This record gives sequence, C-alpha cells and structure tokens, in this order.
Amino acid sequence: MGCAAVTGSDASGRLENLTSWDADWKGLRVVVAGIGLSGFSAADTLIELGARVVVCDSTDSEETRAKADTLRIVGAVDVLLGGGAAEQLPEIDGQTPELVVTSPGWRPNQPLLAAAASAGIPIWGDVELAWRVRIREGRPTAEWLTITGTNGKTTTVTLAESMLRAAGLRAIAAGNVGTPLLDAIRDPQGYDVIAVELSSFQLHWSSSIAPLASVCLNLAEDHMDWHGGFEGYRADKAKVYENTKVACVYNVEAPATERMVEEADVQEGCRAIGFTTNTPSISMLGVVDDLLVDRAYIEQRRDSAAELASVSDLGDVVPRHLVANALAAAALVRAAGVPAAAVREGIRNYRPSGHRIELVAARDGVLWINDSKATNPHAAHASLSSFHSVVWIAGGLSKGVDYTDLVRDNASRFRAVVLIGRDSTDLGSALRRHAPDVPVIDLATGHTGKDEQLSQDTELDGVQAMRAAVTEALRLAADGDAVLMAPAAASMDQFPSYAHRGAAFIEAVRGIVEGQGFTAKEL
Ligand code: UMA
Repeated sequence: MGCAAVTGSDASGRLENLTSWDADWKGLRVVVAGIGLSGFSAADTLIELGARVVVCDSTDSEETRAKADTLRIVGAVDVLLGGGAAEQLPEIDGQTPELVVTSPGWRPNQPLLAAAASAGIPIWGDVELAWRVRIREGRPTAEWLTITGTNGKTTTVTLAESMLRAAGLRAIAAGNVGTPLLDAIRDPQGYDVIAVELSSFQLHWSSSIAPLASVCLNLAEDHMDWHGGFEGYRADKAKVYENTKVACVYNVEAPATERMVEEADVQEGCRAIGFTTNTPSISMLGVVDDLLVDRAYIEQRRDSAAELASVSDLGDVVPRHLVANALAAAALVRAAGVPAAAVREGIRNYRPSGHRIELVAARDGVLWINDSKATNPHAAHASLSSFHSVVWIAGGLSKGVDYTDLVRDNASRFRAVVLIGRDSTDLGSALRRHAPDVPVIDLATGHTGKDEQLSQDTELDGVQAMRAAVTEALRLAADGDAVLMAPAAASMDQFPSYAHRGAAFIEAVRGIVEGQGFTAKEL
C-alpha cells in the first residue's frame, strides 16, 4: 500500500448523495484517521455499510492492536499503526481515497489530513458521518439537540438528557461527552432525541447537521493552537447554529453568542431564545426570585412566565453557572416539546459528573477541591471566584491560551500557587508579571518563586507530580483556605485524561492529607 498520489479526486458527486444509511456506500474508499473512541466507531460503521476502509493511527500499542483485531473480525479492513501511519495519506487498493473521516483530536495541519486537503479529498468528522446515516429506511432515527460552548457542555447535555427522559422520551447524551454519536445512531432500539455535545473540533469537520435546537453556552479562549487563533475557534463554535429548525438558544450574558445567532443561516420559522440568570425579557428563560421560569415557549409570554423549577432543585449550593446550564438545557428540551413538570423532574434526577468543583476533604479548616474539569482559564476563573483565599494547583498543556486576565483578576485570592504540568512556563510568567508577591512553586522546573531548589526529580510523572503538589499545598495552606486543583490547562502532558488527573488528586489528598496511606499497587 503506497502513498496516495496527490492529484485531485472528484468523488464529490457521489458523496453528495450519501445522505442516508441506505445510500450507496458499497466500495467507497475511505481512510479513517484514528482508532480511538470516535475512529473505531466510524470504521466499524463504514465496514458495516460496505465501504473499503483503511484506518491509520500513530499509536502502536496493545490497545490499538486489540482494536485493529476487532475491526478485522467485523469485516475487510486494513489498519496501519505506528509513527509513520499518520504521516502520509495511504492509497486504497492502488487508488486515491475518495473520503477521509477524521477523529476530532487530529489537527487540520497534521500531515495525513493536510495531504488529503491538498488533494481535494473531502474530510468529514465522525459527527458528519453520523448525521448522514441517521436516516434509515426513509425515517430519521432521532432529532438532535446540539450543545457547544467553552464550558458547561457536559453538564448541560447531561441535564438535557435527564429532562428528556423525565418526559418519557428515549434519549441519550452523546458526542464529546464520551459516547460516540455513531454508537447512539446505531443503537438497535433507537432514540427519540439525542442531546449532542459538540466540541469545536467536531464542529470544524461538520457541515450538514440540521438540529432541532442548538446552543453555544459561552465563548472564551481555548484550543487556540488547534484552531490557529481565536477567530477560527469562534467561527467553528458558531457553526452549531447553522440550519437549526426550531430554536437557536443564546446566552444573554455572553453577547458573542447572540451575535452568532444573528449571523447564522437557519431554517424558516426558527426562533432565537435567550437564557439569563437574571429576570427574563420576552422570548427568554431566566430567574425570578428563587424560580427558573420560561417566557419563551408559552402563549401568554407577553405578560407572564411559566414556572419550571426552583433554584434549590439543583442542590444545596448552586453556583451561578449551574443555573445558566439548567436554563440552557430547559430551553433546548422545551423546543422538543418537553413539559415544565419534566424539566423540574429532570433537574431533581440529575447527578453531576465528577471532577467538577468536587469537595474531596475538609481538614484543619482547609477545603480540598477537585476541579480537574477546569481545562481552560474561563472554567478555572469560575471556580477560583467561589473562594476568598486559595492555594491553587494549576498548569498542564496550555493550548496556546493567554493567562493574563485569569491571573490578574484572581491575584488577590492566591495564598500560593503550585504548578504541575511538564511545562507551565506560560502560566508561570503570567504569575510573575501579575501576581509578583505570590509564592509560586513550579514542580516541572523544581524552582520556587524565591529561587529555592526543590529536592524532587524534575521529570515527575503525573501521579508523582500530583503527590508532590498536594504535599506542597499542605505545607502552604492555612485555616480558612481552599486548596483548589483547577488547572486552567489540559491534562494530556502528564495524564491520559482530566478524569485521571482528578483521580490522582483525590488519591493524593486521601493519602497525604487524610493520612489513609497508599495501597501497594499505587506505590
Ligand atoms: N491520533 C493520531 N494522530 C494525531 C492525533 C491522534 O494518530 O495527530 C490518534 C491517537 O493515537 C488515538 C486517536 O487518534 O488513538 C485519538 O483520537 P482523538 O484524540 O480524536 O480521541 P477519541 O478517542 O476519538 O475521542 C474523541 C474526543 N477526543 C478529542 O476531541 C480530543 C473525545 O472528547 C470524545 O468523548 C470522543 O471522541 C467521542 O466522541 C474528549 C476531549 O478531551 C473528552 N474533548 C475535548 C474537550 O472536551 O476539551 C475537545
């Protein structure tokens, strides 16, 4: 199997007609980029559809080899693993591929994708493929409610799923939240509605999705390196509103999202619905006293509002952003006809996922909080602003964002900062500039803000680094402080995922702060 000749391929006519499960996918030459969650699901689907599939992944490990073996059992497929596999576009049976289906994590300038683009070969994401095959035997399998935003996506998608189920609908949260969309689409029993979490990466590779209702929850810097800057990131997020059928939901407190709705090309009759944590105007959902209310989906909206739920239905301590997420979810599901009572029941049934402002321990007047899910400055700011005096554990893969505002706005809260991550120099230099009096310990360099040397190894792995960070935080924290692990950065430089990073923090706090020790396996 050689490298595909970089000559234009004109498969676009054929691809245009591939808009249902029953279309002619037989023999279509497709390269699938990645054998992770979404790549595996895409390859599996395409094999079932009868396409001629080659899968490429730069990781040659026990796990990727096992997945390759599983695909080979399913049908005819070639799987190329290892460093070189993702470096060039392979030929398929001596011919140029007609389509590339990429995993979301692959950057557009990655060599295989760049070669496909310059050869004029269309590139879809697994979400675009899922949209196209969702019609089967003439019927759409499910309506989609699409959710993006810099923060709050997973909470909102999970709340929406809970509200839909409370209304008696068969519903699932899928997409970036973890279940690949193609798995949801191929579920044998099918769904009435899918609450679809979409990352900016997934939106980048999508073009024909027409959701029932859509929302961009908020917009702040994230994934700058992947999108080549803020404008590219914003443009991809804005795609969530394209072709929406019933309701484009925007955040009244984030005007950038309303502008996206104004610019979107939507279907005839689609409405703009706002949500706000203040009193709502007409065509909005909002808060009056302690109540979540709807002034958008009721007939008498000019002069009244319908009660959906109480703020206290969300829990004992309810941060403002959780209220906003619940209102956004309600605005989406109301577009799908969910009654007010099911919104309340859905909120009451909702259980937050872990690693989001999670209290791990309270000892000697110090709260130990895990917010590993805070992978960008916007999310870290939301959690820092809940506390007065903080020992902040932060750092990791920065994704090219700017830390200036985050550090400047929170400088007065920091008792001290402990930096994890292989290279947190961006954050370190923002701290030097905008919080010069705050003691900073950078575990990657082994330096303190006062130029003292730490004794530990400079090449700490994730779990060890977290234990070192918790040890330092224990030394620095005083009665009344919160030790907050809200890193404002992705985890992948030291951990497989933010969940592993959160688990490492919990383990370290239990072992070091609460004195429960570590098990033999952990040591
Ligand atoms: N790979 C290469 N070359 C590359 C990049 C990746 O070969 O240049 C290979 C890796 O070796 C790996 C595979 O591609 O085997 C991974 O692909 P991927 O990174 O796209 O990850 P998936 O396992 O397919 O998971 C993806 C989403 N991951 C990302 O967007 C990075 C998951 O979101 C999502 O849950 C899943 O699809 C199902 O839809 C995770 C995420 O971190 C939670 N999302 C980001 C976020 O929320 O901030 C966007």
